[in-house]
Amino acid sequence: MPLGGPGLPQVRRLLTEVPGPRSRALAARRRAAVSAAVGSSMPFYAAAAAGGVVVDVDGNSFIDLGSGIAVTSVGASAPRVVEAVTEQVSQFTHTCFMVTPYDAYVAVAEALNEITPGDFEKRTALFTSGAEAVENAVKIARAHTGRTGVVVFDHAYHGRTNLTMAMTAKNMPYKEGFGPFATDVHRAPLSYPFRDGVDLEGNPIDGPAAAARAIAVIEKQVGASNVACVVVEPVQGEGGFIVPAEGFLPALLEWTRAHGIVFVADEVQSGFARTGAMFACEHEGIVPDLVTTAKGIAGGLPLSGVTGRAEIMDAPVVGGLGGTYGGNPVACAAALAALATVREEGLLERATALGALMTTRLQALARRDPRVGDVRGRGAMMAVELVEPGTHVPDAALAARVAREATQRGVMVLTCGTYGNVLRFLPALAMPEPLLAEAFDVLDEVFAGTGATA
Ligand code: PLZ
Repeated sequence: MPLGGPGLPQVRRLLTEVPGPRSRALAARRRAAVSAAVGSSMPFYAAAAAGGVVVDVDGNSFIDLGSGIAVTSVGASAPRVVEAVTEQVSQFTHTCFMVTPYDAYVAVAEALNEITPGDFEKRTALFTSGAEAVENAVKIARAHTGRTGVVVFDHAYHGRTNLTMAMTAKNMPYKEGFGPFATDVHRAPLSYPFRDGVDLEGNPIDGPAAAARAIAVIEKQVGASNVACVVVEPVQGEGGFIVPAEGFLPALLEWTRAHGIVFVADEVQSGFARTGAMFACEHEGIVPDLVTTAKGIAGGLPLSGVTGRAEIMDAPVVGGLGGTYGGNPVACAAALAALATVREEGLLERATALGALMTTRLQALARRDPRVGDVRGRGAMMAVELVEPGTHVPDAALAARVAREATQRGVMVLTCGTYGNVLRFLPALAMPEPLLAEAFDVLDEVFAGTGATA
């Protein structure tokens, strides 16, 4: 009998120490077989996952606050996804859309055209990974504008391929030793409310001021007429769940419009209901020219997309976009089922409700514990930035320690941030509220037991 599926109890349960004996045996085999350059956050090996829990090979059941890095938003092995995938696998697994097209690809394109912001004519192209979607957005913007410059931001994460490594801000571990990188990629300062402070006149650097600062850098160092696209995460993911100050994104968008620059929202991590809106740009009423999607859109199957204005999407030469697996039929079937799950289970509202619960819990923690410097996020994409009390000095060791100790107690928490000092919370949107509350009880215990306030 398989362990997983809808019957898998949504509980936290520890039967062995973590990692248990079976995970330790697998770790030994892994060391001899898997490149040491591939890391894993968790020390245990998965046997099953459903809803908001992961069960390991020793039978321990963990509350999952990471969702495989914002992927299983509809829940791990969501029933509609499992059913649609099973059905599609029995029909055909692959034909290659570039060889023999099929309807699920067209249906996913129609769905993405409908759910992304903007009520103009749109087109979509499908790929496999988030990095591929970002690369293709750049290709499309270049073909459309006839320009080559790409503008990205401090703390950005866009992937690990050669072009997207150039676009990603953080060197270690993503870029170390992997250069040379693609050229004509330029970095501008982001709006980072917790760290922005004041300008030389003592005025707070709010959203519009941060946008003006970024635009000045681009105009001085690149020149607007050389820029094909500006690529920005509406809520930064790996960079630390940074929510730009209100007004930053609208001012940036307005500037791109004035200069014929393609505005690309990288919604790979923030998109698909995660923040309580289908896309995070909706919180500020932003309508990007192109949106990149991946992760949550297919309930755990590898699928990504670029969606946007028809005249931009149709600019590359015929045959210029594609790939063997892009828009794989099994992944497309999963995406249609994931979207049905979001709609039929009211997951946008669930994301908002889980976000409210997490915000309350994290703000209470911040009031008790001065090492919590900032609580931020949108919807079910929340984070805390940990610092030395009373300062902005990042405390990455504390973040690592809290994540490790939470794991020992049956709660999976991921870290992120340029300084490695951010704990991020991305539960499945279907997670039962009592289970989420239990995870935060555990976190409270861990914080109370680690250092300064203990
Ligand atoms: N754009 C905004 O968050 C992937 C990567 C983790 P891929 N983030 C998790 C890691 O260490 O590799 C991401 C993202 C944003 C693009 C990507 C890239 O998506 O599917 O990992 O290629």
